[in-house]
Amino acid sequence: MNQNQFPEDFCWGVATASYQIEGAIAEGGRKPSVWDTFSATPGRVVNGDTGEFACDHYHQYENDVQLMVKLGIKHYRFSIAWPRVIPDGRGKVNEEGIDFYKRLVDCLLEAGITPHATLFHWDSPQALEDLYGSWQSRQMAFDFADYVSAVVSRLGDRITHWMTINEILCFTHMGYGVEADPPHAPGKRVNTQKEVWQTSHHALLAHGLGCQAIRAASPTPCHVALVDNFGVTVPINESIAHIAAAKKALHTCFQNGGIIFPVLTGSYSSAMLEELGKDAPEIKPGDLEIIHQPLDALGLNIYTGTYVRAVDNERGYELLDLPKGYPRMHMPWLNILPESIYWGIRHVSETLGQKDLPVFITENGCAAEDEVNAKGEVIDTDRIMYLRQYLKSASRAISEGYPLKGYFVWTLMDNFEWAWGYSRRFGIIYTDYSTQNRIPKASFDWYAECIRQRRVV
Ligand code: PNW
Repeated sequence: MNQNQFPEDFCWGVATASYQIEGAIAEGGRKPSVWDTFSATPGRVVNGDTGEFACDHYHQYENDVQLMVKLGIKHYRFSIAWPRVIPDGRGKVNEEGIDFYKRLVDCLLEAGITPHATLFHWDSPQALEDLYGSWQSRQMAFDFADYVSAVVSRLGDRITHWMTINEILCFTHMGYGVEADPPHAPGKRVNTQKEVWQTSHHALLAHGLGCQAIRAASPTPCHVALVDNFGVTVPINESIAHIAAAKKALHTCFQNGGIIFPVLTGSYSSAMLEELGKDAPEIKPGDLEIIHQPLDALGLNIYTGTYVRAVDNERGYELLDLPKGYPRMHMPWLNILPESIYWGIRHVSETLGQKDLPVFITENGCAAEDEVNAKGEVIDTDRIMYLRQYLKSASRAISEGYPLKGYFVWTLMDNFEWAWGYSRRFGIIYTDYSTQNRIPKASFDWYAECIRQRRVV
């Protein structure tokens, strides 16, 4: 295949998440999520922003699907809001909530777009936070599985691509962790690291039970994946020694050993357990078998990575701090490391031993300081620069034979960027929050052209 060319069956897409775009937080029987409570608490979200209106996607979904058609994507990743479907978190199903997703999915299917649904993208029902501290309790995993059954049995005739949970490390460690800055909902600082790891262990269990629930409830053969924000280690250069160092570092870097390892290999990495020591979570007999479910694909959210080099110390590697002035996009953590996509995919195949597991880049994108010019346009050449480099890196993985099947840009339109509220714009469409007008940015046209030519343009 020519350089930067993509195969015919490559899945081009964009991604969003329910709380970040839907708004309509008290409509159709929905009850609060932890993000409603958190964002309504002064001082938690920049400018006191909340998801109350967000992009009003709940009402404007038809228009948004038309924009996807213009873009030329054939795949759309979105998430389903648990508190819309089961407002109290457990018990009665709210059919009106289901109906919204039926309308959305039917609209997508009519437009020739395959829906990829994430069952949990951080909007836990507040009721379960009040009842038992949500992810602090093992019960959360079982209630999640019941919610999954309720969704899949009702929508499984229309949706065949399911993702259980988005970025386990993020919402647990930033929601309960003592070091999170800024924190995420519910913004609870638990007392020990062990308790933080217990929340992510419960989320892993929820993933495993969720996989089983999807397969049991789906009326048709379906496709099940996890979405991980795997910490990618990138060799400082591709010498044999530095590559070996990057592989070794993967076991603990960004705490991969406590999230992606148990999912794919059936055990926390020994390096991670050693590092955690007394902070390791309590793992009940049978948990790891549940967590280690067969997957049809792995979703990777890749924005950045960590450079590694081989050194002569006990571990044989060193994670490198970036020099002052290293280029980054409009987030404190968004360092530009385009090779992280290539290495993320290669590590799944080689380092984690999942040679044939299909990989989807379920999120890649960046925030930029977008401005509407006098002609009413947004010319985000910085975002194009970022995306172009990462997409080239993705195509390198394909050209070397790694099983990358699809790529989803984060995100369709500017939206509620969690603790940063509306102050950070990640969209390839500009959202004017006062009018809800959508303005496709220059990056939208760039991406449309890549899709048309199946090539990085
Ligand atoms: C992801 N980090 O979160 C989420 O899946 C999206 O909902 C979010 O809008 C997007 O990335 C942009 O932030 C991340 O600190 C949060 O490295 C934090 C990090 C990475 C991804």
